[in-house]
Amino acid sequence: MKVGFLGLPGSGKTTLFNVVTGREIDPSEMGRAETRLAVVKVPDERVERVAEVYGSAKTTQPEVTFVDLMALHTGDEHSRRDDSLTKVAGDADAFALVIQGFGSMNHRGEALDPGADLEALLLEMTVTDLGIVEGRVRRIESELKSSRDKASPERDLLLRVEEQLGDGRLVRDMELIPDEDRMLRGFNLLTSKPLLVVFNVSDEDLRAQTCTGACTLAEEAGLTWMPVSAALEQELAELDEETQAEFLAEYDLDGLARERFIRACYDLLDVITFFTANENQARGWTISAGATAHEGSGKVHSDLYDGFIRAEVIACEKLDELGSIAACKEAGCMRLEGKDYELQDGDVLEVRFNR
Ligand SMILES: Nc1nc2c(ncn2[C@@H]2O[C@H](COP(=O)(O)OP(=O)(O)OP(=O)(O)O)[C@@H](O)[C@H]2O)c(=O)[nH]1
Ligand SMILES: [Mg+2]
Repeated sequence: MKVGFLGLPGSGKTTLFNVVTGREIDPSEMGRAETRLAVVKVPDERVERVAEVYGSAKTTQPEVTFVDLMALHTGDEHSRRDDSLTKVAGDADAFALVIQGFGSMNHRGEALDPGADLEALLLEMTVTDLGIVEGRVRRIESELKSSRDKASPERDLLLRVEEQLGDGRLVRDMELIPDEDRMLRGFNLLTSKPLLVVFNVSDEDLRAQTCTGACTLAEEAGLTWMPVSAALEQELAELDEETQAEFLAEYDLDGLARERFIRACYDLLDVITFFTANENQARGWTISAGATAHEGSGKVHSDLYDGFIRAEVIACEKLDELGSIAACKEAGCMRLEGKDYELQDGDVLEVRFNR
C-alpha cells in the first residue's frame, strides 16, 4: 500500500511525513522539490502470536509506503502544466491532501484560508487530470481520422471523464462498470484515487478537533478529513511515553498523529491484514478488503499465484485460542478454500501450490 502526500507549498507535508514515518528532522529537506519515500512497518501484535504457534525464527510486520511529493502550485504560480506529477505520484493507492490550518498567512503572504486552499488543491488536481484526458482524446481522434472504424469506447469514456472534471467533480465519484474502471486505471488520474484531507491545524483547532472554516467544505466534497498538528507531534515524538499519553488525554485524541493517520489510511483504503507463517518467518500482509485467497497468494510470491491449488485458512484468533496447528486440525478449524475465497482480516494462509 502506497500513500502520497500532496499539498500547496509550505502546508506541512514534509513535517507530517517525518512524523508519520518517524524520520529525523533534516532542516535542509524543508522546501526541497524532489520526492522522498519511506517504508513504514505497521506493527500488528498478531504477527508475534502467529510466530509463537508456528515457532517462526523471525517476524516481519506489514508495510506501508509513504511518499512526500513536491508541492502543487496553483494556477498563476506556474506557467506550464505537465504530467510530471502524475508520473511520480501515479502509482500511489491514495493521497493525503495536507492543508495548512496553522498560522495567520499562507505561503503567498495572504490571509490563511484552509477552505480556499483545499479548493485550490482539488482544482489543481482536476486540471492536471483534464490535461491528461484531453491529450489522450486528441490522440485517439487523430488516429480515428485515418482509420475506417470511427467507434472508440475509450474515447467515449474519456469524454465522460472530461465532462465530470469540467463540472468540478472528482473521477472517483463517477459510476463506472469494471471494464471502464480497468480502462481508466492506466491513466493514474489523481482524482480517481481515495483522498484523505489532513488539516494541519493550530493548537486551538486541535483541541476542538476541527479546522475552522474548512471541515464542512471537505464534508460537502464527500472527503474524509482529520485534524493534526504536525509541528506539535514533531515535538511530542521526542518525549517519553508518559508525557505523550498526558498530551493525548489533555487533547482528547485517540492516538498519536502517526497512529491516527495510518488508521485513517487503512479505513480509507479498506485494508485488511492476513498472515503467512512457517518455521523461518511469520509475516503480515496488507491487501484491499474483498481480495481473494488467490490475490493474497500473489502478494506473497508469484510462484504461489501461478501454481495456486488451494489454501488452508485459519483465523488467527482461533490459532491463538487452540495454541497449535495440530489442535486446530483436530478441532476442524482449519478450512480448505479455493481461489475465490474472500480473505478475512486476521486469516492465516497456507498456500498449496504446484511448483
Ligand atoms: N506552527 C506550525 N508550523 C508548522 C506546522 N507544520 C509545519 N510547520 C512549519 O511550516 C513550514 C513548512 O513546513 P514543511 O513541512 O516544510 O511544509 P511542506 O508542505 O513540506 O513545504 P514544501 O515542501 O516547501 O511545499 C516549516 O517552517 C514548518 O516548521 C504546524 O503544524 N504548526
Ligand atoms: Mg516539503
